[in-house]
Amino acid sequence: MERKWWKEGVVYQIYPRSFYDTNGDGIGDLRGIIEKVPYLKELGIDIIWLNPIYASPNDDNGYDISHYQEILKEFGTMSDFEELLEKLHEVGIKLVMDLVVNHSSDEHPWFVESKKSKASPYRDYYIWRGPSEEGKEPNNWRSFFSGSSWQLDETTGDYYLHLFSKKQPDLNWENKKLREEIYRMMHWWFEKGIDGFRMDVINLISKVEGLPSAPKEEEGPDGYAWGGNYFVTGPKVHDYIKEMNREVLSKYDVMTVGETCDVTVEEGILFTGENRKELNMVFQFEHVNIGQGREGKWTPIPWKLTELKRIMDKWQTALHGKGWNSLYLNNHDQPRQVSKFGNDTVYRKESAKMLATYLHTLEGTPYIYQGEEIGMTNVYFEDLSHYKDLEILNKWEEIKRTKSLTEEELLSGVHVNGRDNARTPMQWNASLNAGFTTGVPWLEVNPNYTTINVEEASKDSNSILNYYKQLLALRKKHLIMAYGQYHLILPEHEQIYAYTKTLESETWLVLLNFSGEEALFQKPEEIEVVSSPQLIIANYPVEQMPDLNTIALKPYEARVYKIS
Ligand code: TEU
Ligand code: CA
Repeated sequence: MERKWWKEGVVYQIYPRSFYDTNGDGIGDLRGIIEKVPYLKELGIDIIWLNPIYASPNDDNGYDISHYQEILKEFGTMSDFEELLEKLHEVGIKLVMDLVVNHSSDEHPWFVESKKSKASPYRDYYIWRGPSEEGKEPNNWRSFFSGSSWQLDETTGDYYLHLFSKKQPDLNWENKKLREEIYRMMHWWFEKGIDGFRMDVINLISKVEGLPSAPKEEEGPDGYAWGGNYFVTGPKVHDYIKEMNREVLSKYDVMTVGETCDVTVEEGILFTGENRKELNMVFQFEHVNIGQGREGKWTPIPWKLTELKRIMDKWQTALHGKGWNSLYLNNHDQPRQVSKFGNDTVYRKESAKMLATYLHTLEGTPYIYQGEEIGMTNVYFEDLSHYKDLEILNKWEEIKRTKSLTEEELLSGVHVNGRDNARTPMQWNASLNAGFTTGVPWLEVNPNYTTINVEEASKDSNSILNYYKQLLALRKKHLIMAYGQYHLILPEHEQIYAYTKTLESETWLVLLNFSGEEALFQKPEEIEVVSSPQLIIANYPVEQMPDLNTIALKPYEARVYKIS
């Protein structure tokens, strides 16, 4: 087992817009992060992943970049960035930035030039096609953000491809000159001293030749179809990433994590294999996509624990010794994990701690999304007009046309899975706007900030925050947390998720009750326990050493024992 800093470290994801505002404009900024470095250090995290901070018109909150080497003015200046990087490095925290190169903003100079004429030297930095025979979009692919993936440009009569919003034109990775521009930009950031990149939808950069339509029978009520078979982990994606590794990544001691939607575990091994010279790890989506109904995330359905076990067991087992797992249950695109996978009412504290125990005892690198460490929950705005995320707003426009969902149905889907659930401002204290801003927050603060906030959690020795600090301290002492081999037990149990972790001669037993009812753990014969097992951590007070043969686990109870 090759030890690496990015395997043993814990990553804390900061969504700058919602983290901490220091100049009262209601928008989080870099100086706000600088002020919170002591908080991050005390939490015990090792690496920060910063969502995009580059110049952008903010159509998709910074995932539409108009200049890759300038800082978004609302976030601050390049010298603020350099100060942040220095302050983080001073306290031993590394900084990983967000690389968004499947697409740029339509306000990027490259695109402004590209759309001027078919003869522009920048024309094939992007993906342009003439109208179809019927004089419509070149194919029937649906954008991730509703509607067509193509936008007509009047100047030249051609359409350009945008898998996301129309202000996010896809870059043409077939073009070597474009790839070289990207690699030059990456070198520029590495030479400034950053420690890695999270790579946005990096497995979408290679599209199938000819950009064929999906079968007509797959078109939905909106008249479009999922085109993923023609661009998810496409034909040349590994060639491009290997080239990126050769040209850039291999020259620095840096960490990379690819955001690879719909990636399979077999591809996960190809992307993260130690000797593949591609990426260190990927974000897979199978586990966060459970519980999706007829219109995906917008129509949530109940999910079963055995489904989550099957998925995570597959990834833990397949990548052991062959690659490396990222470990997350929420981020800026996902609902809050305590709401989706735990219980955000009666058992919020217990279930938040249980989920943290889960993520920090699997094999891989855990990611903490800002606010997760204090058990921040989904926000249940009473109507759709309170939401800002263009994925939600575009879907709302779509159902007004197609009537495929009522507004009430969409609202209840957004309550469960909408991205703004994760984007409400960080809750620092119980003062106005949770201490996030003295101005008007860009997105309303979750009203439960009066009881759920950092200040309250810091004073409570039994808080979720202090439990995270214990977990992170344990990780620094016990390599088994990161490297121990995972072995699932009781696979069919619908309440208890139990597994062992083994590293050399040491074995831990992890018991998690994923339900709101008591659950009886009965130790399988094959699990051998030394005469005096040691309790490592628990989220309830635990009576003195019971025999481990039978344990009645309380709702959302978590226990970790050293059993050999
Ligand atoms: O997300 C990619 C992506 O697939 C998301 O659209 C996500 O899967 C979906 O919203 C869940 O329903 C990345 C970024 O993380 C996201 O914030 C950007 O909006 C998107 O790419 C485009 O850059
Ligand atoms: Ca601000």
